[in-house]
Order: sequence, then C-alpha cells, then structure tokens
Amino acid sequence: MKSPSVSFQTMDLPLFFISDVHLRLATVETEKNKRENLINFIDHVAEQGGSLFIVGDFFDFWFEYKYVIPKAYFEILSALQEAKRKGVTLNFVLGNHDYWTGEFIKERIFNKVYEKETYIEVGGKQIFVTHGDGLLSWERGYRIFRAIIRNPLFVFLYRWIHPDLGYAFARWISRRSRHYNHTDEYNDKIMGELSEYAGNICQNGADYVVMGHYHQAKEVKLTSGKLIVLGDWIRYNTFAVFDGDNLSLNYWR
Ligand SMILES: [Mn+2]
Repeated sequence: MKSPSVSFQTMDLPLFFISDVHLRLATVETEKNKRENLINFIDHVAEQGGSLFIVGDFFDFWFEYKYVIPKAYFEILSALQEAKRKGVTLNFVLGNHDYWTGEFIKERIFNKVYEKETYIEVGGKQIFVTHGDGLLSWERGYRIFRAIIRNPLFVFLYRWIHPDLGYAFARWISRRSRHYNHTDEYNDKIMGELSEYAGNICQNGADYVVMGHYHQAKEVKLTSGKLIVLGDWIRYNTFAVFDGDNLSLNYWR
C-alpha cells in the first residue's frame, strides 16, 4: 500500500464532515428536498461555528470553465458563503465527481481545497480524511481511468467543449454509473477492505479515518482507532462531528 501524503492543518472545533451529496443539475422533487435539508444543515453548522469538511462528491458533477459557473448550485453555494461569512472554515476534499475545480471553488468559495487525502490534527488527535475512491484491491481499471480523466491535457481539451454539452455528457455518464445499491454481501466485502486500510493508518498513529464514496453509513471500531464511512445525502443524510474528544456519525433529522 502506498503511504498517503501528510499535510497537517489546524482546525477550529467542532468539526463537521459530510460527503456524497451528489448535487444534481436537475430540479426534480427529490433534489429540491435534498437541497432544503442540506441548507438547513449548513445553517446549523453556521450557528455552531467551527469547521465544515466536505469529503468529496458534493456535486454530482463540477467542471470549472474560465468564465462560467453552473447555475443549479447557486442556492447551495450561497449558503456555504453565508456560513463562511459567519466564521465557519470551509474545507473540500475533492471526490471523483467533482475533482475538476478551479479558482472559483478553490479561492472564492472554500478556505481550503485538498486534491488528495490529508491528515488533520485537532486537540491532540489525528484524523485522516480521504474521499476513498480507488482504494479497493479490485479497482485497478478504475485507477487507470481516473489517471486519464485527471490528466491536464484531458482537462484542457474538455474545457473547449461548450458548457451545455460538457455538463450534459457528464450527467449521462453519471446516470449510467450510478450504483449505490449493492448486495449486502458485496457491501461487507467492501467494508472488510476499508477496515483493513483504516486499521493500517490507525496503527501508524492516526486516531480516526473518515471517508466517503461508498454510500454506506458505518462507524467501525478498530484495534486502535475508528473508521467512519460517511454515508451520503441520497439515502442517509449523515454527518460526522468531532467535538474535540469524540468523533461520531449522526443522522440529520
Ligand atoms: Mn465518490
């Protein structure tokens, strides 16, 4: 296993984590409900203060053009900006659906964007945060595909596609590859590998591992440390919170 890059950040408490909101361009009823719930949650974080950590796949697709941003996410981006104005630090660990951020996301919306997994240190605890895609032993093909679509040349070329087409194409791909409903057996197999991965990281000094991507809401006690798989905002509406002593997984009402 490749050891992850280490970059320590100091964070204000409490620390909130969410992932896999998969905000869509479509304004269907389920999407409206999701946005309403999410804005309530962001407002709650703004009242509490501290830091918000979005652990990838916040958008079902984000690709940044030079002068254009997608209008579907306007209300959510406004809520984030309002939270930031009230003093919340906004962090974004990029996922496989929203990796293609630029100056707008990096400089204007979020305080800090992480292109890779990261360690954060708060109150003497070390938390390892990763979106989590490509970790499984049988995902070799995916890891190659990922390297291609993140290649600067690919991104440069994609930017020349008209935004209406660029987003429509990504939407089509996303709809074809949507697979949140696995069998229990397959989910257990995934959790087995993730627990082993997290176990190694905790053995090397981390207290917690937080990840998204797998659309399972799981809190796993390890030999030393704990793994939290964040669930999503499609079926679970889950968030993790670290208050300085404990990290726990919670369900938003
Ligand atoms: Mn993902």
